[in-house]
Amino acid sequence: MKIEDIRVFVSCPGRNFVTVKIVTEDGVNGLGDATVNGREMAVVAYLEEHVVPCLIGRDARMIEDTWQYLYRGAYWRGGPIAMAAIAAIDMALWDIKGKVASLPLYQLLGGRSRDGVTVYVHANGTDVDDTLDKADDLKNQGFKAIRLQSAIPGLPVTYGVLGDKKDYFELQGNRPLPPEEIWSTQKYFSMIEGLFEAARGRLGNDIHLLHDVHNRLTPIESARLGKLLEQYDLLFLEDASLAENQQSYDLIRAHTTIPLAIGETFNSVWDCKHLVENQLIDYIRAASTHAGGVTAMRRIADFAAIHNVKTAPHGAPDLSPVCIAAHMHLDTWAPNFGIQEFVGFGNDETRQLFTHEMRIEDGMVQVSEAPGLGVEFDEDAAKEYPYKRSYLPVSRLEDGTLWNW
Ligand code: KDG
Ligand code: MG
Repeated sequence: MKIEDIRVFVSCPGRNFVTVKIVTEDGVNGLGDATVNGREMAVVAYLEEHVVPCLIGRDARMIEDTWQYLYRGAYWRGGPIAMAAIAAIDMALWDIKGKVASLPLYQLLGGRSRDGVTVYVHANGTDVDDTLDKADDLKNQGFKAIRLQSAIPGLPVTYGVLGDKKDYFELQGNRPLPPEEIWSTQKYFSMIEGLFEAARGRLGNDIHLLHDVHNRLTPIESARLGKLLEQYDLLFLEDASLAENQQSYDLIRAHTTIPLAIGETFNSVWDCKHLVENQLIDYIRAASTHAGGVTAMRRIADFAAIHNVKTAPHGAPDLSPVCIAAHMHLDTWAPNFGIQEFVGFGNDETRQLFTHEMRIEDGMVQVSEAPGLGVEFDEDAAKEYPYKRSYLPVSRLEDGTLWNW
């Protein structure tokens, strides 16, 4: 079963998505997601110039060997661009394997471990009351876990807060240059405990609460935050500090019992190594698109399982429905699955381009029973939504110092 053709599409149904389609000589096709928000065209060049020519004529059934060929076979390994390219090829090959076997991906991985995929959704408000109004609404819709973010008083904008925008698609919109945002740790600390105190008062204890710090704090500040929020029983604190220096988490862990989660920008199992094997985190949040595909996610999940770490894959709107489907299959299978981040299946335009049968019921996503990933991509409709350069913001401290995005 030889690979006959590999096509790379960049479409912007509100946000840019890089989609790979592999076609075999028998006419079976598979889809992969290679989107790196704000660096999309670098992945396209990596794929078209350096990956696709090497794969034409290879056996589409050799998923592991192809992964090793692209990762181990390259002298310069890793990084988000190369790993997104490998990820998309890998996802598409798993999709093909599922279609050939007439089995949904989760069945190939080992079968179902649970009734459905419990998700956490986002409540982002312009102030504490607005955040809790949104959270209340989500709770009434049946969601069992909610991530709370609130605008920080005194700062002009706070990442992730929608304000007057209807969704994350409109929020990122068309930004041909990166906007700049201001961060103040002091102002953040003046808001954050009150948000969770009010949340427990209003939402009660029968709901999981989470929070994303988005790497804005130093390790000792994260330790302080963990101690402050322990009493509000969070399911986890996400991206408290960057883990480029993974030993930072030794310090955070030494001071707080708050469950910790990180990994949405990790590119390989090596990025998880110290954190997982020393049990410095409780949830690993790697994404199929950025960590190297289904093959890599399966390896990370198994490595995490033997160290009592659960999986909680990234689910941001800059992952295409192809990646989201891969996650739902991995989550349905992984014995150590914890929770899945979920921001819906995209805006109307995205749902027109990527069709699938995933559905949400009682706070859980039910994966599609269609063979493979269970997603179809409308190539013709994609032509109506050409690529538009668009960036995430950059972040600065109040004195102008560049800070972590
Ligand atoms: O592209 C960056 C987004 O994916 C990120 O800001 C979203 O932190 C995020 C999350 O948890 O979804
Ligand atoms: Mg995050």
